[in-house]
Amino acid sequence: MKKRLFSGIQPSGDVHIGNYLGAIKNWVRLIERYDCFFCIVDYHAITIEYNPEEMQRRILNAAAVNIAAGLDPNQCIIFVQSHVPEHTELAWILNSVTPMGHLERMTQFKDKSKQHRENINAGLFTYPVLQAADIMLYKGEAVPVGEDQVQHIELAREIARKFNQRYGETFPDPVELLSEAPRIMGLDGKTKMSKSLGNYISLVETPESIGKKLATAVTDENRKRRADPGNPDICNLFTLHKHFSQKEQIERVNTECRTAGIGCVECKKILSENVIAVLNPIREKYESLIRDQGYLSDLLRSCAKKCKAIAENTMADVRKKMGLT
Ligand code: AQP
Repeated sequence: MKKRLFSGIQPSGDVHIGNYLGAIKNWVRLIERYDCFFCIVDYHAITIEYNPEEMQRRILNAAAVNIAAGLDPNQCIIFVQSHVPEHTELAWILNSVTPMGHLERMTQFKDKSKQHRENINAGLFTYPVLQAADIMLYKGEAVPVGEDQVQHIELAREIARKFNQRYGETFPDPVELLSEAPRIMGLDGKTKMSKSLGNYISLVETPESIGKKLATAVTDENRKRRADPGNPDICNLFTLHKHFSQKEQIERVNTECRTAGIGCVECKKILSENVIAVLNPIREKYESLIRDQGYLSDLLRSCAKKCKAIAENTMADVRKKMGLT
């Protein structure tokens, strides 16, 4: 029997190349090895301000982008969190075995509290408990995520162990799986590439827009003039070259940047062409998928049905062990 894999993405904005390199590309790679569950986590996305009228469009967009990026719905389950209410039921239960002190240590909560000072709600605080419930409901063992989520998966592991200690062996240890690009920085070169910070290239960005965004992206700030030698090791765009460009191009940029043989303008032009070549087929597939909203909605509903059967089983076992039936 294949092990279960669970991961999620928030419908909180445009899916970007950070999400792709840090998570989605890895999901596609792992699809044959695991029994895969990919979740559009709308209950997580409501912990920050959003427009309810936009939510359904964002959910369908997230589904279409992920399928276009390579998640084959015949090989995995793609579903919406709120279609399976057991996620929130298990989260409530897990709240009762999660120490407050552990939640207080979560860096994402600290960062998001600074970013959304006017809306520091309890959902933002207990976000990792819902995330643990998402994984544990399906007895997920492999959780491919970006580096920003590792602390949450470590906590999910602790929560699973605490539940098992108190009520008997129920959940396996969830373990994080990192990609080769666990943390992609934004085009400002300073902050993590994030949907909410607007410092990204979306997975369905047009070629013109990719060119424009990369042309103004921050490189090695010590390289002030064309004749100055640069340092690719601290240049964010060199990191992107490593993930989008050909081997010979990466070697050329790496050597010639250091001797000022290649300038940032040319370096960005090569990168743009390569990013466009990778993203064009994704955008084209996305555009055809998003036109068929009926297909997307039916797919999400039928996947949720399969999830619900598993979730009901888990919850029956959990309630029994806890003396709730
Ligand atoms: N910059 C990144 N580099 C590598 N991986 C990343 N991930 C996110 N940003 C990067 C990974 O993508 C998966 C889905 O992320 P998410 O939708 O759950 O939300 P997030 O981590 O909060 O991503 P954002 O884009 O930064 O959203 P906002 O702005 O809403 O906070 C996860 O596996 C994540 O690790």
